[in-house]
Amino acid sequence: MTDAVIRSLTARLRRIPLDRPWGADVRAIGVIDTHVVLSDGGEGWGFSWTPQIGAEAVLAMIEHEIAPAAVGRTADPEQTWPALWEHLHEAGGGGITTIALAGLDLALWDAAARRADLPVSRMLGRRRDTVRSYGSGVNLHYPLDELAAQIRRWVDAGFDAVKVKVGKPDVAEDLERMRAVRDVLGPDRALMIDANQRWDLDRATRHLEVLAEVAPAWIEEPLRADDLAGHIELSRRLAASSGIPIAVGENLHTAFRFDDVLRAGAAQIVQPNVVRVGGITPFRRIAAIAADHGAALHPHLLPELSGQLALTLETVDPLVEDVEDAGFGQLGALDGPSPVRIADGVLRETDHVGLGIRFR
Ligand code: SMN
Ligand code: MG
Repeated sequence: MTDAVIRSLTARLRRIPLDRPWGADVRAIGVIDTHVVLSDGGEGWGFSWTPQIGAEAVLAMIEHEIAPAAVGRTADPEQTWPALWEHLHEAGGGGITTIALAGLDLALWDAAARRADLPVSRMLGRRRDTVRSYGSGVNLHYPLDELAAQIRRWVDAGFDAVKVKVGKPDVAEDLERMRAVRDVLGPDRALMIDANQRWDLDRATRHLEVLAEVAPAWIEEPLRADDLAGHIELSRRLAASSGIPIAVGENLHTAFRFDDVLRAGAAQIVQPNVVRVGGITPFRRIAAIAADHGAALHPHLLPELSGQLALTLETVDPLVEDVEDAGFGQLGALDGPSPVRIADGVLRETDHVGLGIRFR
């Protein structure tokens, strides 16, 4: 791919305020933007990202462990990624290590696509010109009227699928909220629900029996992401009752875990987060695993990045998540136009080279 080697990797931490807080304690997200310089003069820009936990740890991992180990290695991300993942493994196979590695991997792919004078999607083999996008909200704390107003905004914006939070202590309250959501959506738009790991197996079973009334298109993270056995049993129970599929992945960090989940029948839909798994290199490996299992893949968040990769996916009809007012472009965090545009529930790329994601 290239004979160039990595000369330097630098990183910077910034906090980007959310116009629409994700909770009383989540008013800003952390972005660690990265820059690589190569021996042939090439450059690339990437980033790492933490909505709540660990931004300083990610920055330290990049500066103290990844940068020194990366310098002198090939600029080919597919060779450098596995070597660095092995190097960092004592600190964990996934989590802070992979989140930090994404900063290097994305910058290397950006540099490679810039060298080729192409958008990354073209370099990776674009399979479609558009992908569907769904409206999503971090809205468990919204009062009912604000929740209904949010759904109305998505319907007016042309989305035909939306995702909302569930997980109130009393399922009667979740049901009241989901009925209100379904009323605004009508019967034909898809409603996905996300419990963000709030339940245990028995609670999930009982609550989903009740929430089946609103015909959820999937239940996301019903249980702790680590609980493989619980997901297997819940999948079995749901298959025998409402048939609601389980979606997981935003808190899985390696190709091994995605393979475990799909092999065991613990979930039917996977949602890798490109940054949390370590960048484009491992994301593509996970996409290949999902395709082998015939599973649906809907990338988690980060529409400016996930949207570009979704155009290249082999899996059927990927959906890109558009959390309301939380895209980097919408937050005013980008230095230049966004590399993607979402309109009428459909995402397409705008004209750019590389990843086209540079922070102010
Ligand atoms: C989510 C996770 C992290 C940040 C924002 C939103 C959520 C989702 O679980 O799937 O949208
Ligand atoms: Mg989620």
